[in-house]
Amino acid sequence: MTVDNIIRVGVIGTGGMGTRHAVNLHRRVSGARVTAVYDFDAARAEQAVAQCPGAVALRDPLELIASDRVDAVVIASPDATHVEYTLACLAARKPALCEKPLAASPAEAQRILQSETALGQRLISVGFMRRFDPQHTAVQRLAQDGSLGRPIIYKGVHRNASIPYSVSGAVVITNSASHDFDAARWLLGQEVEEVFVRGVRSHASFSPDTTDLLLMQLTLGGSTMAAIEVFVAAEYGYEVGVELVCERGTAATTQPELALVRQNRLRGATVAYEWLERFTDAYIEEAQAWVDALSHGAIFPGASAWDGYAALRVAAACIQSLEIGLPVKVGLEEKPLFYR
Ligand code: ISE
Repeated sequence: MTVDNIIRVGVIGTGGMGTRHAVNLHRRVSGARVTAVYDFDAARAEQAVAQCPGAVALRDPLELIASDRVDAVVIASPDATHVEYTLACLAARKPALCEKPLAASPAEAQRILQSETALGQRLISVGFMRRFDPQHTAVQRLAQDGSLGRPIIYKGVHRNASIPYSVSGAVVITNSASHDFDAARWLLGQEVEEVFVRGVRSHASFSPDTTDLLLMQLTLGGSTMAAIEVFVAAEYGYEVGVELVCERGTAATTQPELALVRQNRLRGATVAYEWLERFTDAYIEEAQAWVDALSHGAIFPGASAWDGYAALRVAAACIQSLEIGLPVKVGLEEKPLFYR
């Protein structure tokens, strides 16, 4: 399926995220090059082409998926389109790395699982990039090797400086907090069983229906607890971090930018402004791992379609909890053999 062992990638959606994936795959990852892009904004697609010499801009995303210049697809278009393009990739038997969320609802994600299972081939991967972030993988190794004993509490912080749209709690949960659901499941190796979510509007100037700051309590594997703050209008910068409190100690992520700045009677470290900056290395590692898996016919070591579905199930329970003000059970079914 490849030419000269090079995976030829088509990128659907060339906003900030899609363009970053395109540039990483074309220039920073070995074994791949971008051969086609699509964006509903033709000028934006041309800008991505300019950064990926040799690629062409196509006018139809389904044409890109079917194109014989494309071996594998990155889906970084708006969330509502993910299900259609993912199903089209499966129908064309082409692997896809789909940005989170995998779909707009658990029911849509179930259609993807059914189609992939019927095909009998694991073709769909989900872009939960924290799984490739060196700070997170260091904590994950400690959680899994048992040296700190059993993890008891997962304390997470997820802050965005500002959001380009007016947000409901449901959007914050599906679009932003889905990273935290995946991180908790992956770091602890446990499923989320129950959730309890409360939310507020952080600034009086925001529209009254805004819920931009959430406090989420999760119960995993029966006895591990998680407390996660998701705050998408924190103003000062972008930060993501986790501390695992375990039986014999704790493990916490550090911040990657370590330059110590002294200025105006202050000493401290700078903070990233948004995720493309904070997770620069993670996105490259993720893309390289995806290309390596495709080149060797191996299974991608990151998130699968099942993980995308599980995150959406937790998200649905969180949205319900926020609405009714009560804890809600997730009730996730057992992971099918196909995804183990
Ligand atoms: C945002 O919605 C994203 O798409 C990013 O992946 C994430 O890191 C960020 O915190 C979200 O709010």
